[in-house]
Amino acid sequence: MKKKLNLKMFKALLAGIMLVTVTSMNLYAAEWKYAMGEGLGDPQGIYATAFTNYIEENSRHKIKIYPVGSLGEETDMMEQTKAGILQFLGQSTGYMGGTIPEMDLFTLPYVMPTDTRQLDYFFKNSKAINEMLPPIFNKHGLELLSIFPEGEMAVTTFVPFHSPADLKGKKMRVMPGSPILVETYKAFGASPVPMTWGDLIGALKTNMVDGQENPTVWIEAYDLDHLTKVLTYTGHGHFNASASANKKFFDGLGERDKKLVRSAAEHAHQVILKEAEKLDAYGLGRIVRSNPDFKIVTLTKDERTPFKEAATSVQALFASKSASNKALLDQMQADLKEAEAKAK
Ligand code: 6CS
Repeated sequence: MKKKLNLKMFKALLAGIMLVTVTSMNLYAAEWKYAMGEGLGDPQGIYATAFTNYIEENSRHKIKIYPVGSLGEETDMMEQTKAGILQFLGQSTGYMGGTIPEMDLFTLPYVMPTDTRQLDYFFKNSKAINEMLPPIFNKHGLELLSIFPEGEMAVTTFVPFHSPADLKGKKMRVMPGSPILVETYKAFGASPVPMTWGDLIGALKTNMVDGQENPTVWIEAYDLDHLTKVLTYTGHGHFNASASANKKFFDGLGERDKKLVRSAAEHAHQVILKEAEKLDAYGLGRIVRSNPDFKIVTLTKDERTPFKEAATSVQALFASKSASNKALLDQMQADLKEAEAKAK
């Protein structure tokens, strides 16, 4: 009799422990840190906010977002994420090529289209992004979540240019983490100056540089159209951003939280891709309305030809750096061909 009582009590105790464990797992609430290279109202902020809202609406976890400048420069954030100080990182691809060489794929001149429907299809379906990059990020201690576009690269200068000869000797600021951006502007005839965003405004005001490139929505949001005189569309590139997590942190999550993070990234990716379709038009519209004297130039097909010819040596240089770079570029070009054929 006594033995039966003990067994009954043991089973009740075990059931109680299991119930508490299961409940506590669902009630487990963490606070995660998410740093990014832009402000809350910018494309990376739109992604981070959508990601955070999804996490907080579907769990008890909280995310604190750190916009650029709150934890230092964009250049510092990758190391802080790899060290596990941050759980999530929003980073412009132009800052990543120095650490993850393959990421210069997204700064290559005259590879990505400017058509927003093709870009939308590409970023949703690309094998280069969805299958080839994740293991490369893992090697660098990161878990890739998303890559998305922020708009066509537009070049702002103090004087108009229509050819590489016009750019000869011009000091052109480029983002500081991309060897390919340096090679691109050398090939375009200019003298590239790698520089963080934090130093660019002062450099433009003191004529330390003769121009810079950024997407139109950023140019408008941060008044670069009031710090330069001409905006030129060359069609040579696109500004892209990534979102990733610290790999050790991500691997340490339970299956439920791993699925939660992946679903939040998918949701945020859809939100920003929808937004990205209108960012260029939005930025240009505001510039034209608020700064009517600012000159807007679109290079003609013939004017683009020497820039495109110069770009082929930069593409070849990227592919020659490693078998991984070449495989990625080949796959990206196949992905872009599919996007051109299938984008509606
Ligand atoms: O030019 C830059 O460095 C900045 N441009 C954009 C569009 N996002 C953040 C980046 O730091």
